Amino acid sequence: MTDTLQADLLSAIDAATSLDALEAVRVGALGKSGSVTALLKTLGGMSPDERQVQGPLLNGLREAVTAALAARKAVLETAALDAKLANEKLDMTLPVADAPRGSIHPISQVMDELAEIFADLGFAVAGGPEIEDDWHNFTALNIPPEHPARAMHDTFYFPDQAGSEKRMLLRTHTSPVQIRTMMTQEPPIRIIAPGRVYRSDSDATHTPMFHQVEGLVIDRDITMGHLRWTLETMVKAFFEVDDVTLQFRPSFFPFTEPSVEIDVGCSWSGGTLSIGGSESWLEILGGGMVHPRVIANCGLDPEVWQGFAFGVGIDRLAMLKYGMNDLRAFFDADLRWLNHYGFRALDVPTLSGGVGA
Ligand code: 2NL
Repeated sequence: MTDTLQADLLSAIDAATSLDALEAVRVGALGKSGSVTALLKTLGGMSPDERQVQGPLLNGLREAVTAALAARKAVLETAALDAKLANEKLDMTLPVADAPRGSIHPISQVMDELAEIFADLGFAVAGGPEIEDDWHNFTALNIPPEHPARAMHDTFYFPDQAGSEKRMLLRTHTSPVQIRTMMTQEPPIRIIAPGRVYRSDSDATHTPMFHQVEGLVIDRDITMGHLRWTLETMVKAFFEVDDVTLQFRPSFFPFTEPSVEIDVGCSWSGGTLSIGGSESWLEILGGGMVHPRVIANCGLDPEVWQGFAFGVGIDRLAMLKYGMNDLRAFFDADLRWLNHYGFRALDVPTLSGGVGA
């Protein structure tokens, strides 16, 4: 009886030509109401003597069927894989099926370009919180409470702790990143701090969130000459022009003394303004020597350490370099605009390849 069943099952297993058919045989034999399972269930009702004889026989049957199923399964799986390999051909020389999606936003591209340019000059990139406290954003920068310069910044304040230096706000510049760096790192310091900044201001040329890069150098014997050379080198590399003149005009910031606004020389050709020459001047940067009080506020001795700092708007730099005329389009997420002005993800800016190539 078990012999016939075993022979039947083994030939059914051998005859199965697909994994599905094999599975059907397995369920018919070893499943909940399978033929082998039914026989195994009869063991419980047998006398001990009978069970002594039938037990090993039925277990042998189950093992033989299980082993045959596994062997046949391996054969069928190998055959299925061979068939798949024979059928599926992949031509690695064909172009990718879909056009690439997603691109690097011009703002990110400009930040990457500047990071590359300043890395070459020995600057590290520093970052910090966009939600700041009053002390790091203002007081440490020589802008005490009630100072009129605070009014210039159109600050977004959080409602709690009004009037206290612990009052929280959206940073109005990336200077607090430099403050935090001076407070935690030993000079010499050479960093740039790129990032989002916030001011309550919105019209055709201002958005309430915009992007800034500030730079800071703290060392012994630093002068305005170092600032001038650094910014000239930066502007030449960024705009990829050798003939660049910077014009320093006296200005005022509470955190630098002296302070300067910096124009880059431009020239007109065919109705468009381009960087280089000296026909007209475009203000793009601000900077100066870090105020000794700012250095002291960060726990450094201003008799030993001096430095320069500067700030520049990234959005404006991007518009100038890549010929975009409407700032608001930067934040519209319009796919047509992004496809036109975006950069390919693998085109990483390098000095050797041309930072904006
Ligand atoms: C601009 C240009 C500037 C700075 C930013 C700075 C940062 C520290 C200390 C001193 Cl920690 N200065 N940053 C300096 C000068 C100009 O930004 O046009 N801002 C309104």
